[in-house]
Amino acid sequence: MFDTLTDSFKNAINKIRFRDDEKALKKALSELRKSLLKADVHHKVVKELVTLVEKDVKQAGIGRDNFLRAISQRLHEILTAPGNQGFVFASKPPTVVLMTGLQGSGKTTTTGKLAYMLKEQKRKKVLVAAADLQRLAAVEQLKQITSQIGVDLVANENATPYEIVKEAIKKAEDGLYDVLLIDTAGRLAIDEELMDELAKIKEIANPDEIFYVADAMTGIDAIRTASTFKERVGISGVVLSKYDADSKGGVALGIAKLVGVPLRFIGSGEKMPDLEPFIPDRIVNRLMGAGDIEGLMEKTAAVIDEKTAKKMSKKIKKGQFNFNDFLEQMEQMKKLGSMKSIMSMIPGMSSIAKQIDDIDLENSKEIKHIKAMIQSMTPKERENPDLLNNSRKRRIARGAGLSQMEVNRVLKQFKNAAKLAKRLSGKGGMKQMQEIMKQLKGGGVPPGLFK
Ligand SMILES: Nc1nc2c(ncn2[C@@H]2O[C@H](COP(=O)(O)OP(=O)(O)OP(=O)(O)O)[C@@H](O)[C@H]2O)c(=O)[nH]1
Ligand SMILES: [Mg+2]
Repeated sequence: MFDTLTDSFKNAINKIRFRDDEKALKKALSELRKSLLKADVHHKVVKELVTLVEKDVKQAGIGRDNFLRAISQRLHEILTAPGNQGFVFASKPPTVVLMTGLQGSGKTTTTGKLAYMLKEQKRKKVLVAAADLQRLAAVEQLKQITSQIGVDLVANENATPYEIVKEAIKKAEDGLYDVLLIDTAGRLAIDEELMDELAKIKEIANPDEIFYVADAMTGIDAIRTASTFKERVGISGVVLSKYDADSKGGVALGIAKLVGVPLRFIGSGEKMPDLEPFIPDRIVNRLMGAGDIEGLMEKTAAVIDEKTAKKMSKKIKKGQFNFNDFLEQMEQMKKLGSMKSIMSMIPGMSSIAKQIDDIDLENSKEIKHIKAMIQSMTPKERENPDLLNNSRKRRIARGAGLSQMEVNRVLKQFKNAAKLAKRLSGKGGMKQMQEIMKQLKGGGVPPGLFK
């Protein structure tokens, strides 16, 4: 997700050796400046970062470790603005969040993603209010999203936004909801009438947070519009949507510093799990190519419960992993979001993550074939893949609309995967991973990562 930015830092750091002279530092800093500007980082932020890093390194002594440390520390400062990080719950529920922004910026999608994250990862009771009564299909869109993720909605096409908000607040309080998310209509800061409407909604809702959803593809403009909204209604956080569509990504580094409000979340795709909290500590690690173990743990712990995981690993060790387990695992994986973003959270994997094509767990041809095959199996066959002799395979091929060769190929892949999983789950398989995690727990970036 942060490929371009990570490369910028990596290239600069690689210009410096263990010990070095001023000439090398100059080269490294100029490389850093050039590549950050190219990645669309605001020039003021680039200037500040480069100046401070230069000062720090000269003071501490020119060398690779000091250079790395200076970048991480200063970057951390630049990414931190006064205010909350991630999602913060009010001391007294419901936590009320008002979603604002320009037309088409991603407010409604982000509302759904936040609701999904709070429900699935934090196990919270979430209510959504459809207070966009400007765009015709807005209420219908939110109905679809909330029913897809199983979250309650307050909506009424014939009411005013104020009535909706009042009703939602009452329902959230009476129904003991943990969080109320209010989706509003898109508007321009120069549209006096609609901005007044927003101010009035704010007065009625008395929200704990006002999020401004900015489209990452608008680049530096996102910073300007966020600042205008901050002046007009006051915002407590920015969400950068469509970050996946912005190959440069530099705008994320400028928001905290230039808007003066923390960047809270990043939208990384169109699907509901595609939302990542923007926590400076973790982001700095990711930007330095060191992954985000904490974030990864949070994601997986929420989706994969410990009991099932243990049961599954026992089965894998015994070589009993069957087709039902496979389907169950696939369903769980889908909740984790895109494979690319998961990969980029694993230390040392970010450069590999960008080389692979993302795997679409719902639509890939391969997975559709496997699913069709499993659906053509009897319950006994699903439990015990060894039962599949030639006549059974022929029947399954017919049922799934595949050739027998294709069925054989998939079965072989499945067997190999089960074997590999068994081997990895044995002694030594995870050792290397644990070593890396130990280093990371010690804090900071393991210097070896950039060799
Ligand atoms: N690729 C990608 N697309 C996104 C993301 N967030 C939103 N979108 C898409 O952007 C389009 C607009 O999103 P909406 O959530 O409807 O935007 P909105 O701000 O509610 O729009 P209005 O209510 O009309 O003002 C939709 O097609 C979304 O699927 C994201 O993080 N990545
Ligand atoms: Mg909308």
